[in-house]
Amino acid sequence: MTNSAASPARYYLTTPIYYVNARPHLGHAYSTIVCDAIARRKRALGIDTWFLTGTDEHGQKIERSAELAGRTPAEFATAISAEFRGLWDRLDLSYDDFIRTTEERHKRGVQKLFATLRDKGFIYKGSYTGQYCVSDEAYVDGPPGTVCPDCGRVTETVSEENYFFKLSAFERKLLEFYEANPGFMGPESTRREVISFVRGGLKDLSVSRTSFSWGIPVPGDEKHVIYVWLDALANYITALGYGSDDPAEQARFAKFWPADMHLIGKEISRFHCVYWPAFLMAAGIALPRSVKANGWLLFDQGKMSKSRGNIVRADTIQQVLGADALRYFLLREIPFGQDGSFSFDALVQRYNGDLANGYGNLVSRVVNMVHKYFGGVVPEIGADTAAETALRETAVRTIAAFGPAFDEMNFSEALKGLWLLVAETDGYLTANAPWKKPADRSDADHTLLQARVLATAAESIRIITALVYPILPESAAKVWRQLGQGEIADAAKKSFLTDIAWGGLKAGTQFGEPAPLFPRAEKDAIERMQNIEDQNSKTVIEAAGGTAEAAAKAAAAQTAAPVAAAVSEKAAAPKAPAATVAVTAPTSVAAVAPAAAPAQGAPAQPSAPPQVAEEPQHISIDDFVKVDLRVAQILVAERIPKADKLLRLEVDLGYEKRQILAGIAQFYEPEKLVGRKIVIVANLAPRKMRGLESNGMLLAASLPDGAPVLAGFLEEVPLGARLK
Ligand code: ME8
Repeated sequence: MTNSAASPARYYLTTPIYYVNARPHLGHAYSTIVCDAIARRKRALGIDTWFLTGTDEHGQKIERSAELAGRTPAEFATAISAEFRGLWDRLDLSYDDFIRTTEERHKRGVQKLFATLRDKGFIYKGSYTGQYCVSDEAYVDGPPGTVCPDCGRVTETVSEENYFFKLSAFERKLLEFYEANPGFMGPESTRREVISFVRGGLKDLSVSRTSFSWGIPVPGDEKHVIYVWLDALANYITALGYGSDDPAEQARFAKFWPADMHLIGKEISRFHCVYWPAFLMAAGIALPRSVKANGWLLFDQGKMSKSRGNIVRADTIQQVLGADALRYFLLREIPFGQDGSFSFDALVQRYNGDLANGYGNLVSRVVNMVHKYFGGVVPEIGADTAAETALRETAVRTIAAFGPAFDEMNFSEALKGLWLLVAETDGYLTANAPWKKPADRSDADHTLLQARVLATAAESIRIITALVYPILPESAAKVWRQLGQGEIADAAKKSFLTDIAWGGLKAGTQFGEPAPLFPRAEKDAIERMQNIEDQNSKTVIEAAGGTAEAAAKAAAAQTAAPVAAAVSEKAAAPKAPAATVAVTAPTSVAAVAPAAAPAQGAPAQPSAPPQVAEEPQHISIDDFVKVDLRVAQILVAERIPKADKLLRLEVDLGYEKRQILAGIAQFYEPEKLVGRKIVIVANLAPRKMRGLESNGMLLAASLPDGAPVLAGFLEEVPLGARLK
């Protein structure tokens, strides 16, 4: 079975539908913004586009969150779903439909899908006793007490009569499908992971539950509710009209299905690349053309998530720097598919460097000079000199490179290339200095130069603005007006990106009024954003009644909007007491973090408060399992020039190789380390030092004089084995 060739005339893309157990944070915004940028570009290319997003509202996790908040699941889901939708509207995200899985149209479609699978003989009744992770709504192999391999929480034992889906029948078919459609899953790491999961063998999947009721009933056997992932995945077809009797909806389904792309976070690739295609194959429905996984946005050393409490909200950034600043940062800073760290420092640096001082300043210089020297009317450009030819050639190359890079989801590369044109235009302007008339140049010659230079620079800005429109829609709209081009949204409706070419800015065009684009962020911008976030965490504590327990309960319930207007998830991790004393045991197992200071320009890592030492600090097993300790082997060890404490290591984890920088250069000869098996903290957020990225940390005992002794094993251990 292959998925049919992409049709250029229409494009259907989807975000994951988000759980309504807590308010949206930057991680959710990231996936939705990526889809929005793609949807805007497709539409501006004249492609009939359908962009779907929504909320995932059923299941045990939502039922429990609602209960803790003292609300019915329906009330709770409605309130949080409105939070998501409200945020997407404030960010002006151009979704065409927002589906809620509690809607009737969805319920009807899910029941039809379930009935179809059962009628075709792919669903049978059995009983399941095993482990279930409520947080991920996923079945997990292993004995009671097993830890969920995805989120690290301890699973619960469920023993129920269930309906099962014959997933095992699809092992070979899926592998054949992946082989025939190499572009189906991306990035490569996701593809490899999914294929190895399927090769490992597929067991039949329980697709109903009886121990709670917050879900869509199994048609004809209402004590069962349909497994929340079967329910959720079906949103991609029910939102289009699958299961509807309405001819208009049926026509929409026929037009837009199969989806061109499901954009997801990498942690849910198994559901999208294994279960979903298997359900569709079984039901005889065409398969989506691609599933693309974004990496994780990390904050404070870990994946930004509501359960960790390390979140930042998109509203905060929008209020201080604007939505375009956030969009630019996310797409420019993080190569799509990789994990990327968020920090306010890095955000402000990008904003000031690329937007305020870069593009914004360029536009303001040129628009103001056209007003000053030509009354706001674009002058005749005159004959090119070598400088104009060079700039034009760069622009032509940029146009040719931007589209393919963007369409391959290399947003960061596309923007990097575009900003070279920003810089070259800026340099061209400075080199030709139309504001300065040398004494030996006649007035007439000077006016000719001003006309040539300003019309050329303005044309370059027009090209830059058109290309960047899907990423900076609000700012591009402002610039478009200033360039006298009217409303960019109208231009997009007329497919203006299909024929964007040098020479479109006509002499005689009346410019609009200059208007500020990206006012420089002053020193207090970071503080202001942090204050807004802190204010939000305080509100949780107040809303919860002022006590730590109440705050923790509110945070655990992640009640956000339904309970109080301004509650955030940040209080999930109550802060450590303020007065603390640090004590280091004479000999302890320590993680060997790189000793060098972060490289210049690298985001500062917030320093952890000193730990309380009077009483032993107990952590739960849940906390411990968050640390992913793995066996690795050192393949390469070498000194780093001018860094006398650091060694650069390449280590093999069996399932991947990575680079780690370790502050052990004064204690270990690099040559002696090669081949040695060590223990690493594998899920530490990447850090950049001396221009190199470190992905993990070695474990070592710390001797009284501070010398590290690397942890190792007496018996043979396979690479990648987890320590637990
Ligand atoms: O998984 N970095 O919902 P969810 C990057 N309801 N992306 C992130 C992120 C982060 N730190 N945190 C969240 C579910 N996301 C299911 C999906 S689909 C049929 C059902 C984004 O609320 C990313 O896209 O946990 C991730 O997959 C999604 O939000 C998970 O949202």
